[in-house]
Amino acid sequence: MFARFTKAIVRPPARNFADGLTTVKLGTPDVELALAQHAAYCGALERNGCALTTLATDDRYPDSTFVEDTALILPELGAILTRPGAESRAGEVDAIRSAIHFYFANAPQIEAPGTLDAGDVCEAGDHVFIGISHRTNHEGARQLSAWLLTNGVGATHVDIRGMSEILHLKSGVVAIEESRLVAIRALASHPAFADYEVLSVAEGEEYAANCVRVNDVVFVAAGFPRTHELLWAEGYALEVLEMSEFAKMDGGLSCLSLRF
Ligand code: CIR
Repeated sequence: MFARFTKAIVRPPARNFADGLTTVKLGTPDVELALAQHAAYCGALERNGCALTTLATDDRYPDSTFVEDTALILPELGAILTRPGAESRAGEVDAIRSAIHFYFANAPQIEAPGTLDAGDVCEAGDHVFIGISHRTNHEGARQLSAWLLTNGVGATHVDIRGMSEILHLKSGVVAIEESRLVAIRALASHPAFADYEVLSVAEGEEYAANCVRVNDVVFVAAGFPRTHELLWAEGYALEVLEMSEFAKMDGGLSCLSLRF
């Protein structure tokens, strides 16, 4: 049975959200619209059973709304604080630390020279895939794998450094069931996922691969009708959310919360 969530940690975009990192050329985000989209996202989490912990915004960190990268929570095992790979994001972990330690008192942290963005971590059933990316290095992945192994969970490393279309592993592949993934075509046939059923998003809809299963529904970005149909056809109820302003900053649906 897919994990059920009762809580989520979120952080609204800072006023200077547009000063964050991005690799895409989709224009400058409108902060007011980003705040409205974030509020709608939070509403969808609450509607689907998650009580929210909302962290204060912090202008020192324009990317800090993407809380997913700063910690990994595996609800049944515990949590680990990361060490984000982008220098400008390193300080974001300080704000998340107290929230994580409130729920998971023993949460360890990835240590230098390891770097890890939890956007590179895709939990799928009883296994975890860790992307080796331009943010997550081998040492960070090794430390996370060791922690997982002490908890009886195996991990596979997937090198995505050659895939310029995705920033993080989970930008391109997520689990919506224990053994069912949604993925971009470039990852759908990757041997690492051979034991899983993979729903491939259509060409041109790559951004929509980063959907999020929240209890009885799947959150999916607005504007990707073929992906909506793909999920409807499989019987999923959808929460279709506007994400245009976050997409401009390389962020997807999963990045905006830590769910547990
Ligand atoms: C960054 O480049 O770090 C942010 N602008 C976007 C982070 C997105 N996070 C994610 O995919 N997990």
